[in-house]
Amino acid sequence: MTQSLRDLLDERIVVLDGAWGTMLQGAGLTPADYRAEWLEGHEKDVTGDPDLLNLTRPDVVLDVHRQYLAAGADVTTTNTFTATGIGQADYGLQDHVREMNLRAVALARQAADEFDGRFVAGSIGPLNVTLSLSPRVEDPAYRAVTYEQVKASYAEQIKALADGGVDLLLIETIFDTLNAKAAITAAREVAPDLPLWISVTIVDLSGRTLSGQTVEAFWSSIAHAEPLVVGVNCSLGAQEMRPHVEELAKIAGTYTACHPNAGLPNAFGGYDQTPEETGGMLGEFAGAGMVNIVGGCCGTTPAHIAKIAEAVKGVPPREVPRTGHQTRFSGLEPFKISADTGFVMIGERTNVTGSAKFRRLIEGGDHQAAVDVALEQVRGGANLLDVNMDADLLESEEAMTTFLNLIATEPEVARIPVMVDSSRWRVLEAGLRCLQGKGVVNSISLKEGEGPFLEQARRIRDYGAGVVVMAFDEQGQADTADRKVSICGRAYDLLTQQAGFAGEDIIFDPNVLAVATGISEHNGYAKAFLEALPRIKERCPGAHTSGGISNLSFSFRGNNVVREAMHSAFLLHAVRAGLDMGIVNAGQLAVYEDIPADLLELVEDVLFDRRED
Ligand code: HCS
Repeated sequence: MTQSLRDLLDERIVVLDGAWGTMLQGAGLTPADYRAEWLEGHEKDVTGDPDLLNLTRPDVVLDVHRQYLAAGADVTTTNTFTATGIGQADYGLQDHVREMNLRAVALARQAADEFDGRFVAGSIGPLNVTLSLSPRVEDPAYRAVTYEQVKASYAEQIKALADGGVDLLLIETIFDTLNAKAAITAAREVAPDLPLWISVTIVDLSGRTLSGQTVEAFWSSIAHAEPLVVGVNCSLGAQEMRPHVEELAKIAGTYTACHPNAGLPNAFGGYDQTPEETGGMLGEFAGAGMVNIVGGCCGTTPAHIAKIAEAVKGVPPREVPRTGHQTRFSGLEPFKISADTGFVMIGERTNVTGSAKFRRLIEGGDHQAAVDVALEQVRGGANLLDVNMDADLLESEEAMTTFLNLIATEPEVARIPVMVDSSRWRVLEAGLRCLQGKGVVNSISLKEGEGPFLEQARRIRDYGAGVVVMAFDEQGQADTADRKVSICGRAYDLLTQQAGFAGEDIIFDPNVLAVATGISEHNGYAKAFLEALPRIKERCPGAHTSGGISNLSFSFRGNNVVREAMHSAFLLHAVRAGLDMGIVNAGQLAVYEDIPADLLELVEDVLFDRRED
């Protein structure tokens, strides 16, 4: 079936059905239609629960499918938009979720089979709780649910949709990408073979989702799911949706879709756009090569679908661009790294092991001041923000979660991608569960061998993050250039061949080690790092290199003038040797040209091991 949907998508523009919620609301149903014997004595009011109708009025649901299919829909969606445990808890019907979904698929399937060769998409809607936003203004770090709860709720629904026999899963009306990421992970776990259609909602004319992401940032956040289709639906009419669909069509190397509302809501919350108007606009999108699938969302009817189908008939489908692999991280906004991106700064001050001040703030619960540290890094030019919660805090996982939830609600900080930093897997995973954007894990290594390395790598990939790999193996930290190159090469092969990583999502940190420690072997550490950089990049196509620059000058603690001069001189040479990014105190880097000549000579002698003393 999947194969034939792919074939159809290559052949022509595919038509989705229209609204379900508004269609059912307009079906003249009364409270009696939501009753059944098994609901006798049920305490909560269930009137208006659209998904309950799969059980109480299957005939009405079947009829809507038939109307849409008769109007020309190639794909019909199951009537399961709110059929998750969390969604149905509002009606006290969480124990009936599996039944609702199974029955909904059976109805959709029955109708689709009556119209030879049509497809059934399992509709998976948003929840009434969001992982990226706090419902309590006074407590921005608070979340009403956990990532695991959201994932489990979606997993239950998706399992039932898959068992019922849908052809694909439509995760739609996404207004919080983190919720959607939990749904994607659930889908990958319980229904790994079903293709995904992931559809975002741009909430208003700001061009962002409710949780603040732009379309491009959204795409970076979910591209790891390799969806069959990515699209935009709901909230806007076709006209308002146009720029977002156009943008997605340009950047997404997969099929694109759009199912808009029948215009913007009128004063009474209804929709006035006529079938001709909606059809006309979607026909224009098709003509402009922007879409592979079109359909309707709130307010659309079978008459709209008929006009849409008519308008796209014979129009060639959008050609899917070959985008190849690119390095695209994201927070609320995208951060793309390409050949002409300059040196990437990773803000280092939000680190409890590297900054006594930040640690004090976190331990003392002074959250606002801790967020201000992040803000300073962003204003100092940080492109990514490294957040380290690695001290022996009683609860580093909780500290990571609280801090990431907090900065998620601070738009100026949340704009940039986060690098979650810890030497403990639990803390890293807690961080990944807070990122709606595409972040980076800092770091994993081959220290414990290939088994644990691959397991962590696969998990990171499931969350859709990039990864920093330290040049460490079972023998310890790599200090010579040869060891650095060989460990990075081995890790690269494992990541790309066995964990599904693209080279572009891998960042190698070949260990910036302290020089001039008094131990003569250490004096060659800076040179080894610089020598390894171009060799690693040649050995590992697409991968980037990074380093914790401040480690270099550890022996010069207390002499900030020398330290800063060392960092800046080292960075200049490292960037020339191919260093793409570094963990630095953003905004505080001394400018190379400003370093006094005698100090520079001294510093470079140390870096290049040119002096006996
Ligand atoms: N498929 C759902 C989307 C609502 S935003 C419906 O009700 O039409």
